[in-house]
Amino acid sequence: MVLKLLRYLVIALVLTWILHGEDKTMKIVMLGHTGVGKTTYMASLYEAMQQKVEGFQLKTAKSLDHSRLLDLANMIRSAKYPPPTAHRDEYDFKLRYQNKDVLSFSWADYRGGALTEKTQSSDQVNSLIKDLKQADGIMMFCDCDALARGNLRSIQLARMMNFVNSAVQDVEHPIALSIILTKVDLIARFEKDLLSPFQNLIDVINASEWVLGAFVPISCGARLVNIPMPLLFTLHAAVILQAASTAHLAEEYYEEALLWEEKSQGISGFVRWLGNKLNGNPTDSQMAEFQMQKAVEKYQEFEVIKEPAEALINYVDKLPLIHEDKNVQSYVEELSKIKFGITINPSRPSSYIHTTDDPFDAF
Ligand SMILES: Nc1nc2c(ncn2[C@@H]2O[C@H](COP(=O)(O)OP(=O)(O)OP(=O)(O)O)[C@@H](O)[C@H]2O)c(=O)[nH]1
Ligand SMILES: [Mg+2]
Repeated sequence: MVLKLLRYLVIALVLTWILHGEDKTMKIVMLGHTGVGKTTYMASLYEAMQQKVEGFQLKTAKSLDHSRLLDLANMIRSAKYPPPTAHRDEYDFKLRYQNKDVLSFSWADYRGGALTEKTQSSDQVNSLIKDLKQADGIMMFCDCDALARGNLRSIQLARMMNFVNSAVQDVEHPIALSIILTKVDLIARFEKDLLSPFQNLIDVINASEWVLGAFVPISCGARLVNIPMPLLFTLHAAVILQAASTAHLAEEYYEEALLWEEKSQGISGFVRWLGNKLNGNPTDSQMAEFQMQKAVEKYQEFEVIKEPAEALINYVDKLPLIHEDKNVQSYVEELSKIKFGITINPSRPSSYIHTTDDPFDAF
């Protein structure tokens, strides 16, 4: 985990150089078979995160999407489930922390049908493959109940994992991959058999230097369980990356400001000042001031993102993160512990937690 995080920091420097301050929108792709609970999840999460969850909130970029998701969430609460997603829907969101925007991201909701399409030439399949290759985060949805009852045709699961495997195998940028086990309210317990179909994917994640994976059990049934976890896990890599690259940019602007200041000194500085004045160019001191201003702006941005980055590291640490030292039994044990909800900072007085063992009862 720590090594992978360090790698993020290194890549952040490279990205900084490439992007140089450009505002990059992160891309999340959500996939899973028809009826697994993707749309239900997105709507339930959106509604839950209108309130602060450990300081984090979610907003849509478009007000039309806001009302659409809240209407869906309303329907779900009155047991009217959403119709199957008819096509690929994409929403633009902003993650906020303590009332400040920290990250923009787009989130594509694929209709489950795209995974079972026979022809590789289907537009849906092609755009899914393209989206997966460019994704910064992948949310893979698996129906726990169907898995436990052996109902999920293994060929379907294998096909979905093939898509994910080939997408993450050769990536050279950080990707957070959440394996979301939906409808945990319908299963009595986690067993080894339930997780064995994921062994191949676990191996791929462990072999990759860039992919961070975790199992996330959720329920959008009568009681919401662990609802913010899949999204926050998926976004954490990007937030850490952004914090690191903002800090690096601030430092770079500061160094440049010092260089301009140095150039402005002495006799050669005076000669340069004269030349610039005659040519109508900004003077070295003005350049220094300009770079210093940019450094201060970046530093202020860093101040905004630093705290959520730290909060997210704490948060995702509670999940069964995929690691080469763990075996299927370890994941079963970890999943069993959080089946009814993850407890976060129960002692913190400002926390929204009302019960001792399940913070998400608040929703
Ligand atoms: N018990 C239970 N049922 C759930 C849960 N989440 C979703 N469901 C059920 O699963 C059904 C399908 O949910 P959707 O969200 O439409 O599934 P989807 O993955 O978006 O399906 P497509 O759009 O066809 O790809 C819903 O009608 C709900 O009955 C859950 O956490 N618990
Ligand atoms: Mg859907």
